[in-house]
Amino acid sequence: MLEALQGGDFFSRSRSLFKPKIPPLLKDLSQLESINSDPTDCVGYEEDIRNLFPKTFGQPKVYFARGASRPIKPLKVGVVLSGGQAPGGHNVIAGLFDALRELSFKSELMGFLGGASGVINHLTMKITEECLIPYRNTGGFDLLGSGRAKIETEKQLECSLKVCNSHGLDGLVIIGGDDSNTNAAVLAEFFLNHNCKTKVVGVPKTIDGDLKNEWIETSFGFDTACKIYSEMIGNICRDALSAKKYTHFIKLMGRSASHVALECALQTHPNLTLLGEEVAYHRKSLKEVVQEISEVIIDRAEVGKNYGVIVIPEGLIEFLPEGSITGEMLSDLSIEQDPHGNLPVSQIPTETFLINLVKKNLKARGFQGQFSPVAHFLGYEGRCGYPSYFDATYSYLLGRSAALLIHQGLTGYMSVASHLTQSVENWEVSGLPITSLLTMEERKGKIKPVIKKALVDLKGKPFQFFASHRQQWEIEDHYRYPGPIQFEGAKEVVEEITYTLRLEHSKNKALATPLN
Ligand code: FBP
Repeated sequence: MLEALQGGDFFSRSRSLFKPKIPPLLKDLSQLESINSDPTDCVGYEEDIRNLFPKTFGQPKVYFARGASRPIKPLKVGVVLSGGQAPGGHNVIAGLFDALRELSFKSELMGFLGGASGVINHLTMKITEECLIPYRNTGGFDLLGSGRAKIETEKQLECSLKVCNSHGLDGLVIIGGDDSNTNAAVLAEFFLNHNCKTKVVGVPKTIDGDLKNEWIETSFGFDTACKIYSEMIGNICRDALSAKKYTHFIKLMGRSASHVALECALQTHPNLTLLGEEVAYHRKSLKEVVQEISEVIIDRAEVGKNYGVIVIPEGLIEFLPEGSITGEMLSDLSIEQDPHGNLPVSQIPTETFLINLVKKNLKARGFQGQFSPVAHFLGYEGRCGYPSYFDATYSYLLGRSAALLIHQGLTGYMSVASHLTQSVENWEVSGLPITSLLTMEERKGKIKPVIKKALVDLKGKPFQFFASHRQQWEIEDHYRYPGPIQFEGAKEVVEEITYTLRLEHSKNKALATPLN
């Protein structure tokens, strides 16, 4: 077994050997049984969702409790990594693999290659202990690869059914974001309609942090990605403060919602952070956004500061009023929506576009000071980092509970965990019916069932905290330098969670207050 680690360096070997903590209840899986709570509803368009999902609509949320030990038959399960990479994906697979083996050492796990298209086109690999070793606690999705295909057409659904039947799969685990989990719900319903025994279970993944609600506290990957970006932003802040000559425009990944930008702002205190949701709320035009940035530059120049750091969420352009960007911005970019109807905002150079407009605006205002902008895009470098303690543990647990849901014969469920601001011993896992998260929305010109993306709540604690401090951060250089993710050392540093999670869920006042 150790041979599989020989190629890696000391750090990656030590990461592979890290054993995520498991809450006491989940240590012995053989004696766990699911307990039903109340039946669920959906987020909107109840009649439509009920009609589209007659077999899975209204299922109860389930918890696990210790019950009597009973014989367990080996399970055969398939797993898919879907959509954008997020740190922790390999650990979901490790958690799933370990749990299946603990339930029965004859259980088998197979991976579908390249995302959902691997299910449609029958591209598989057998996952063994040996092949998993170098991937435990690592970032990336490279064990299986990922993709953005959607199992949508009748033909694709039929192919998936055929593939799962041909392997006699007891379960299919789809590790993905809102769109992939919607796809899991569609597949679960389709399989039930065709008397297929494969149970479909989703796992909440995305660095964007927009797959959350009252039951899902956060998606895995958000914690690590924000920490990586914050380390880099902190370094840029310190460079700005040292050289005192550049204004850094940093575009941050995170698609539509601005959770990543908000979290990084709480961690690093840039001079200005734009949030798409706020721009939309105040119906700000592009011109007003450009003016806002210019004013911060002018105000800082007046106190002798010809430098600064400005954070821009990549989704900003989706929130600007229609007409604000077309022509000027998208003219020479051939931008197409992905199969789920999302605009590839990571491909749009919003940061350089804003720099050019700010330059023009400053000139028009007769600005005499120095303005030397530097453009950055922090995106792909945050999606495959080694998962933080939080993400490594959380994703492992989600994989473990996905195995339990399949073992209990549940389909159309998402594996979720709660009490995440507390120590791991107190974390609880449960199964959430995916239909309870659905509503109808227009995608690519058609009304479709979707999981509603969670946008930044302007009444929520993370935004409120940011709003009450940002003025101070604008002129004073109140930067924070979080530094790199720590994997060993003081517990409070290693196990630190995002401010967003703390502010939204912690009942402990001290924890719920971001540091200076
Ligand atoms: P998911 O929603 O699939 O998790 O992906 C999120 C994301 O990382 C966005 O933040 C980003 O805009 C997008 O993926 C980039 O997509 P791609 O990897 O196709 O360039």
